[in-house]
Amino acid sequence: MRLSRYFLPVLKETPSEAQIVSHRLMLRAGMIKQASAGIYSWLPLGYKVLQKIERIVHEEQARAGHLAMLMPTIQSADLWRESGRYDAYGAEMLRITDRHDRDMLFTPTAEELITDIFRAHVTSYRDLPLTMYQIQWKFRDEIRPRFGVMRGREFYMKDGYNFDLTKEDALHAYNRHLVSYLRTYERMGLQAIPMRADSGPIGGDDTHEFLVLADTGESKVFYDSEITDLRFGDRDIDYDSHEQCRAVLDEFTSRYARTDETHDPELFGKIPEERQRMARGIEVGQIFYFGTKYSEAMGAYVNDHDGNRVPVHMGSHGIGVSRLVGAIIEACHDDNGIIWPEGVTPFHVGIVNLKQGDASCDTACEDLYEALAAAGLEPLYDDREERAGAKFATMDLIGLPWRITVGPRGLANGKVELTSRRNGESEEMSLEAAVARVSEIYGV
Ligand code: 5CA
Repeated sequence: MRLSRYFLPVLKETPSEAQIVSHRLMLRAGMIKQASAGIYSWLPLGYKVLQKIERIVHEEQARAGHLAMLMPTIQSADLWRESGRYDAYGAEMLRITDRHDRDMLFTPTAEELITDIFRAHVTSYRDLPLTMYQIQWKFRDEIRPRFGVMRGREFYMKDGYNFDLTKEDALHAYNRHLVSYLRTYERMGLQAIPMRADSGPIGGDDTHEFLVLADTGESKVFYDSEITDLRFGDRDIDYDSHEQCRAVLDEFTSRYARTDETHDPELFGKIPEERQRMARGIEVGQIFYFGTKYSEAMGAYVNDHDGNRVPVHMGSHGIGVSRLVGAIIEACHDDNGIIWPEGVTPFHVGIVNLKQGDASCDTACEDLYEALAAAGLEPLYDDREERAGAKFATMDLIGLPWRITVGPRGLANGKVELTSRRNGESEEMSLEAAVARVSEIYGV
């Protein structure tokens, strides 16, 4: 992409309505624009990051054997009356009446609709286990939408639902989700810690939230500092293996880590004092096991091995896809702007032409651009007639992890400069070496 042809409405001033750094940077970097309270348009740069996150979620769901699908945002109230949640959900649910006076609603989550699909088609244990998920817009009429996309009214969420014959199988699904979420967040450059939590309106006893530690997080958390040393890394887990998934769950949830609602001061007090931590976190996902709550209320039964009709065991699992954009920025920025982890960066590398209009600089930039694209990378070439300082400031603000700077002095020796956004370190090298290095970094 050439910046001269892109839509990147960066703001020089710090927007006064934004209280936290991710919100400020998303507005300043031209990623989003508020449409109304808690509802945002995603401008090209922001949308690109959202899509990167979405793709990682899809890939990791596929790896765990879960099936992608899509359900409507507008749903009939009748289904929600069956589960009893139409009234229970309260003012957070956006209720709509259609022209025939039918009660409809904008989906805040989709346990009812997926259970309706299941009961219409599945009658036997032979069709289990089954896990389906979607990535779809949700609406919750939050009292205090704030912090930009972090607490929106409209937000983009991955929601998955498992159907299993027995509690044991459903707990395997729970553990499997925990494993796949650990891998998902690490691919985005985040450490998200599973913490025992409260299930709220979704229901059930077993639930973990995944929290990214950040001072601006809305959740208060208590944990044993040793938990932050754990990394999932590149483990090769067989997602069908109960033992392997269980072992990962044990490893990542055996030390104390809880949200405010489930905090147990007595238990916490038993951790050696120097390891006790009280902090804040951003909730980027949650997994639930709620047994037969919805299947019994809505009649989702199957025949078991002996021909008995039994309600299926279920759970649901959510990832805050749009919230993650803000959470990643909270975790990865400095005074000059965003620092995208390689896994989610909107463009892989920026090209800054220090002397636009100079024949040799222009040619070198074009050559670089072509070579990077040919390698399968997406460069963003700042080809504007701007001073160098302004170009650097824009690149720093939008946070591409790598920048190649092309100027007449370096080019005289056949050299360009490759700079890391993370630590500011630069290295001079030939054009070919720069392309090779960036390709290597991204593994293409
Ligand atoms: N049905 C379950 C699992 S799919 C469910 O709805 N879980 S949830 O309520 O925990 O939401 C899942 C994730 O969506 C949360 O962990 C959070 O990251 C994100 N989320 C929830 N509310 C908002 C909001 N108002 N704005 C942005 N993201 C949100």
